[in-house]
Amino acid sequence: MSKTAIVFGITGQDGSYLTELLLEKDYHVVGITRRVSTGNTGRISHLMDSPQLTLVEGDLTDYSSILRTIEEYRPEEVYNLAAMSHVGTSFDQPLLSFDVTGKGCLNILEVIRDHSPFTRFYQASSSEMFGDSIRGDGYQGEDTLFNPQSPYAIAKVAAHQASKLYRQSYGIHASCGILFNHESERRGGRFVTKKITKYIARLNKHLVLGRPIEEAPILTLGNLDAKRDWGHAEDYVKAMWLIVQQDEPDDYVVATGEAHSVRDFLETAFSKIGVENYMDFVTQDPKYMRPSEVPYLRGDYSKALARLSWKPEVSFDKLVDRMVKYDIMELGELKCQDSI
Ligand code: NAP
Ligand code: G4F
Repeated sequence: MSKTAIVFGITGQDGSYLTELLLEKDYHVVGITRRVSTGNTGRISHLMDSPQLTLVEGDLTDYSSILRTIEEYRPEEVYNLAAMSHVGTSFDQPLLSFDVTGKGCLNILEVIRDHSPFTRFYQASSSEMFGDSIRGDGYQGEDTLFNPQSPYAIAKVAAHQASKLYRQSYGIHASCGILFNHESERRGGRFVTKKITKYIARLNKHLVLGRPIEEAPILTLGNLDAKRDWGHAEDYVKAMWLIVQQDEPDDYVVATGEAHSVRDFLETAFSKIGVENYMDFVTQDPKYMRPSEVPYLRGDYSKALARLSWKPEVSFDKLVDRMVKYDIMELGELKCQDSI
């Protein structure tokens, strides 16, 4: 008998990759989608014909729709990937961020506690929860202190601690993946990596068409010195599934163990179209700076390696390469330059 999994956040980057993985494993996947005035199912359009996929309209802030869906489908597993996931936006919309990203998780936990205690639960926790906290050896691990630096991170800490509390107090199989930044061809356009690779595609087109360099588009960014531990989302959803399959629920850091600055990302991405002097095309605007920044994230994934046999497969260079190539192809029928 195939298992049933409910995926909150199925229309997002991770939701789409996780659904591919679960369908490959013969799950019945029930995806929760928000009713919006324009389409939000682009990332899962290639999966829509699967008889194993059911989409149900709902919202993480609406307890009643969560209750009805869990009661109807009696899932073996629930993955909570839904969130207002943009850190910068959370400074402008802190209350919404808390309602969705923090309290939304509690809505699911309460339904599981009262109506479906056998259901296993996965919470999408975040390295943002560490804020500016770093271990002596330069990594963040499962035991590193949380010191959140944004409304988003505060909400994620609340959801993380609630998941832990429901595990310890009510015996619910609730686990958290503390995932460091992960990107992909499907990354949302307002995150810095995708913003850069989409720009590279525009610049590449400009150069391939032989237009004057002085008329090249400019890329406007915020803080270039922050360092992130960037992996590929396809690798990270495998860790999510493995976490839920463990006999005992627990929390795991999922990362690559490498830190790169936004400048490193820029340099690597520009090099893919043969441009060395990338700062000629980049400007900074305070509107993209955050009131409080997380300066450095680098995860120690040794627990995931030891207990789940999980390790990242896609290197930093390969990640950038895949994103740049995809965006160049997306932009038009133009061929990539030879250097790509
Ligand atoms: P994403 O692409 O922004 O996807 C977020 C998903 O949440 C979308 O499906 C979105 O639906 C849904 N959503 C937002 N508000 C909702 C609501 N009120 N009710 C129901 N669904 C709602 O994010 P992602 O990169 O896939 O990340 C997945 C999860 O992992 C998020 O919780 C994120 O905070 C967390 N995380 C991400 C990273 C990372 O680097 N990607 C790292 C650590 C943790 P719409 O499509 O309708 O907007
Ligand atoms: O791409 P970002 O917006 O990702 P951020 O803030 O690290 O958050 C992502 O990763 C978290 C895990 O650590 C997730 F929990 C969260 O949901 C999300 O997926 O920004 C990365 C860095 C930041 O330091 C930011 O200040 O890039 C810097 N940055 C510089 N210019 C910019 C820009 N970020 C954005 N979004 N846009 C810019 O123009």
